[in-house]
Amino acid sequence: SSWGPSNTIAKTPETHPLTWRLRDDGQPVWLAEYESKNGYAGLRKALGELAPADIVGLVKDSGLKGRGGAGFPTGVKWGLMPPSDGVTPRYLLCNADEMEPNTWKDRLLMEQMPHLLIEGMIISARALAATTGYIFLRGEYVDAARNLNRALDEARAAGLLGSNILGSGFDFELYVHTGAGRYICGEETALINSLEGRRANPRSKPPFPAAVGVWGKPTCVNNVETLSNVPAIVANGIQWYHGLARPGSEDHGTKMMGFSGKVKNPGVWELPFGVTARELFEDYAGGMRDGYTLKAWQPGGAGTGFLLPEHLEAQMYAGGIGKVGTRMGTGLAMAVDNSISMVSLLRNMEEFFARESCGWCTPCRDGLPWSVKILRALERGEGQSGDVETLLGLVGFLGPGKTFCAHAPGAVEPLGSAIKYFRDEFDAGVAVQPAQAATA
Ligand code: L3W
Repeated sequence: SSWGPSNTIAKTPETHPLTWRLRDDGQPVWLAEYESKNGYAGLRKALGELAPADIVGLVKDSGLKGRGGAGFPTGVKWGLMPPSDGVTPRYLLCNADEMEPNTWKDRLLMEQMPHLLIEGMIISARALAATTGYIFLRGEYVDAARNLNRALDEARAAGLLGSNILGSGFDFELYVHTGAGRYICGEETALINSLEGRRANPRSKPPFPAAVGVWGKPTCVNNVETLSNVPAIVANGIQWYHGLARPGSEDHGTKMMGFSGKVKNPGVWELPFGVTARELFEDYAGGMRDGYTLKAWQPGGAGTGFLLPEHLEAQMYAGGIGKVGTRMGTGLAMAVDNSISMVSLLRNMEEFFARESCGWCTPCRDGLPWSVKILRALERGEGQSGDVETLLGLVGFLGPGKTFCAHAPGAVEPLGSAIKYFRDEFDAGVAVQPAQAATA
């Protein structure tokens, strides 16, 4: 039976800015139906009633934070774009290179609600005075590419995209650009290099893309889910948006959250901020399948730290999961059940991260394969004494601030937390040295 990603977003009873228009049959919502459900109302308001600075102000006041995994405040990022001189091209890029293991929220949003992202990008482009947009899409997402391109055709034909949008005088062109399936292309500056036709190595920051982005021009890069929040914020206003999260929540709005692994009901749901991981795990994912118990979980992708069942009480927030020091990441959690060896799991993950390293900086290029070599030996029970300490050393040497981009820090976060909570499993992979044979 299947225990992988579900292929539709499950509808939930609460009010949801991203998913309330979803069809029961899981088919895409095309233009006529989208417009019949208040679609492009946000764009009409943005073009008819609001100045670009008003839209930036709304997004700032909304408290919207980046939904790709880092949680950087969107309004702050937008505020870093230099003023437009009316001549220099400016770019809005949607980071749709979703390749985080266990994460499939952006794919479903794009497949089923392509106009929501497109509307979000047109409004955002208006706010940022961007002239051209690209949806940088993971190459394997062929259904999303097809649906987005069909929706772009519909939008162009309806005067919602192109020159003089809805008679407002605002011009914006938007294209789908498919990548070739490299995880590092989701790092925003590697994405920019890839879009330019270069090798997808991250660039050093600063300068941030707002100052020097695609072809050296001012560029804003936002995630699919982030941009998909913009239409509802503009159409319905701040007060409405702030009413979505649970009372007392430290983040505003909703988040696509999910659970995979051997849970009864793996899936992805749009949930208000303030829900606990336990609600997500038990009420939505149905808890573990019969015969399995929860051993550990990751809140949002392979690059986030492992937590224990006792941490399920924590609320899922962009700034972190409760007070336990783990980032929420993408918000699509994964259950590790009692049948899984942490050493084998980490060996598998680090093989992925080592393979996806761009190889530009030494700690990442050489450190990740080293961790794989050790983890493979521990998995075979052929580890040497000191191996676990070496792994912990790598966790330090590859951590935040030691490498060119966030790839290696993301790769060692699960490793460090797995050793912290399950050290005995790693120690057990160290071969017992045979007693030295006595020599005559
Ligand atoms: C201007 C500053 N801008 C930060 C901007 C920055 C970027 C955003 C976040 O990694 C994480 C990574 C993965 N002035 C700024 C500034 N910014 N300081 O804010 O930046 P940052 O550096 O915090 O993170 P990042 O490099 O964007 C993202 C983790 O997400 N992750 C992976 C997700 C993968 C997917 C996917 O496949 N779709 O989502 C999951 O946790 O490990 O740590 O725009 O420019 N002073």
